[in-house]
Amino acid sequence: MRLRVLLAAVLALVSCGALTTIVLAAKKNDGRSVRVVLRNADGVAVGVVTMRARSASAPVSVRVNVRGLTPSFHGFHVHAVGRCEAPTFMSAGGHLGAGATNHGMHPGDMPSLLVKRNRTATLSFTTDGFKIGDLRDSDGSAVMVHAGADNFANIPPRYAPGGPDQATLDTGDSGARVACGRVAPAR
Ligand SMILES: [Cu+2]
Ligand SMILES: [Zn+2]
Repeated sequence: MRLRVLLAAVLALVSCGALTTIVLAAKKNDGRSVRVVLRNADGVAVGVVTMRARSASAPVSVRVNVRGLTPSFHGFHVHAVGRCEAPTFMSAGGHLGAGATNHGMHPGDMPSLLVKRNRTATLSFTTDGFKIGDLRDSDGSAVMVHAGADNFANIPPRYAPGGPDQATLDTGDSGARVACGRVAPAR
């Protein structure tokens, strides 16, 4: 309510470009959207991910545009820590929310990217695995693209009678981390 009054006051005062800029900047940090630039191990931008929600508790709509990746499926997840240290990006930790469940049901697990022969991919989906606020927690988070396809820990028993091993259950075996995009903590 106080925010609404404040907003009304600010809007009432908006009569010059500078104030408009301040209001737009505030809107960007409203807790309902994030924009993430994916960079490869050389630091080259290879894509953009936007995530939006209608409210702080609503499911998140994700839109991805990438280019310059190898044609094939690529594992695509939110990782727990907002640190993208090239070239391995291991600094970003494991999958967001991993621990309570196996890979495939981690909150940060997302549909795979399908990169076409022209080395671009687009992907659009919604998830209720996480909220925008989860991405912007105290250590942030990172959106990660892997080198290979994700098996979502879906290994038929004829291959693994005792079930898949821990690495598969934790990661889905999509291999090296090839592009990373940092989500900063909320301020
Ligand atoms: Cu990953
Ligand atoms: Zn996972």
